[in-house]
Amino acid sequence: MADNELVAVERTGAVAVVTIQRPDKLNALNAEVVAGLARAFRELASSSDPEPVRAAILTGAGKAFVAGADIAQMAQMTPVEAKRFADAGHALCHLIESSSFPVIAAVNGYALGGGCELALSCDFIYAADVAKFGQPEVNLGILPGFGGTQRLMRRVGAARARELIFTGDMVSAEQALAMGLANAVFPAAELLAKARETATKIASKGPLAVAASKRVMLHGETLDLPTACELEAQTFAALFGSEDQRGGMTAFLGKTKATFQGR
Ligand code: DAK
Repeated sequence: MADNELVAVERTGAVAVVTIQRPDKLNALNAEVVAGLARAFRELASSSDPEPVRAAILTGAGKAFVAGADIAQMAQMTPVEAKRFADAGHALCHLIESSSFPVIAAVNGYALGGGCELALSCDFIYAADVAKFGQPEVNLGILPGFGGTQRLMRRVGAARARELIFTGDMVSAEQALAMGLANAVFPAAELLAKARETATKIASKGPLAVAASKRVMLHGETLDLPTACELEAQTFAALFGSEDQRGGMTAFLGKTKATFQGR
């Protein structure tokens, strides 16, 4: 199946919903799905778009978000193919993580292995009450290969990440919420509407400010505090050269609502 049939993109104004469409295999990530997702996010980031995307939602069709990397495809891989697959997975996660617009993972069902890692590369996770999270790679004799050992640890803390990765156990949406893996849990039927509501709110804010905040938080995570605060200060100062900063502050002082142009 062509990668553009495996990944659907729907736009409503500045909000995009990216849906993985391989429900018969619980949206397992094969090379084609990974390529389709990379293409979708690259196109959404394209600066030639007359109405740029300001927030996106990533979700899955059917009863799974993503039940992991495609085990049938991985089982046949040579080391060279496995490296190519891992590189493509890392590149995809980095593309999402470093995109200029926030991406919300709307986890509608299973988010296992590479699926949990994909959700972790999004800015935050909203989960359906039926969702299940886990890193079951140890059951297959491998380790998380799309950055899970690192991003899960940063999100939920080292001890919880170790427990999940060493046992391969699944946790419920409520448990994911309690450990800070998910930001919120909603009834399954309301998940997408809730994610859209938040994405629409984000899209109404100053896009340069949102993008700069995302960039500073991402880079700051790997820096010592004084260096990270210096990065914040420089980025803060740079925003004072934008029309959005002038418009936003003028609107506040004039008691009107700001409309941001992203300039
Ligand atoms: N891969 C391929 N097919 C999968 C799949 C997967 N991960 N998960 C499910 N499917 C397929 C099933 O084979 C089945 O196909 P048919 O038999 O109908 O053709 C169909 O989806 C429906 O699944 P089930 O019949 O099993 O559905 P159930 O509701 O009974 O069970 C389940 C749902 C999620 C509990 C079960 O499907 C399951 O345990 N799935 C596997 C979960 C898993 O182990 N996921 C982690 C995969 S490992 C790396 C790159 C990446 C990674 C590692 C290294 N490098 C290259 C370094 C990441 C690794 C992983 O993600």
